[in-house]
Amino acid sequence: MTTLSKEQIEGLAEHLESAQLQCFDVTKITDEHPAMDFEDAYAVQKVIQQRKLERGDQLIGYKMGLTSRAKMEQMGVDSPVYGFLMSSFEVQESSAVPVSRFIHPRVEAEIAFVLKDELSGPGCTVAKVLSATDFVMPSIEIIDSRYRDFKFDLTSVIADNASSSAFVTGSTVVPVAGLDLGTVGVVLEINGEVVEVGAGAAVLGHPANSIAQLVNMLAETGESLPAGSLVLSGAITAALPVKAGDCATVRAHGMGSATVRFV
Ligand code: 0L1
Ligand code: MG
Repeated sequence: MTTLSKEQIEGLAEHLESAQLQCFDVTKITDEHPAMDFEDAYAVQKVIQQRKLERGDQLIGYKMGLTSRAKMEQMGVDSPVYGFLMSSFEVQESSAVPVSRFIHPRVEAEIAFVLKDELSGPGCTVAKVLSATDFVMPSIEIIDSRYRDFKFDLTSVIADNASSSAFVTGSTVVPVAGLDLGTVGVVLEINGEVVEVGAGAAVLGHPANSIAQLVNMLAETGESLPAGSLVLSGAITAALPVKAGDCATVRAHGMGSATVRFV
């Protein structure tokens, strides 16, 4: 049940999207709206998405966030969150992205899924996700909370599109058949130095489980994942801050790599 009026939801969406577009930080919105709930927060997120669609941007998929046990425990929650991805968030592999586009960017190593079939819930499973997947790619998510010093609660971060900002995918597309995405090893390098290592199972036991949970969460509002959707399944490593001059690379065993430079 939402607690905020339509006007309040639209006002908060404008507030958070302005912070994103003009690169300024804000305090968490629950300071002013302590009673707001997850439904209000996803309603704010949806209005941000609609504002972007109205300006001609395209919805290309979703991202899952807070998908590791460690991050969920840190936030005191037992379920992940999702955000949407627009085509304007995509950064070409091996290209340079200006840090002036962000407030305080951090990079995470992830596995991206691209679907060949629609997925709808409830009742979506790992097997259904794997059979609907066209291919997977290593990816780098660049998160950029609009909240000062990344200080927020779960409700505030959902409204802020789960800190979505930009992402890069590798240029090699790999079919899932023959890959064990739970045990696949992933390395995050910054400036050629290995700074984080992990395995796919860091993401809710298996990255495809994260996609299944997304589909089941979307079903609660009558939405599904159309064929062609791109989904970032969640961080395999910790999120690390980056600055101008840094180069981040994610390598995933048998899947190639994704690289981005910050200028
Ligand atoms: O992609 C993520 O796991 C981040 C979700 C939002 C929380 C954060 O900004 O750290
Ligand atoms: Mg992420």
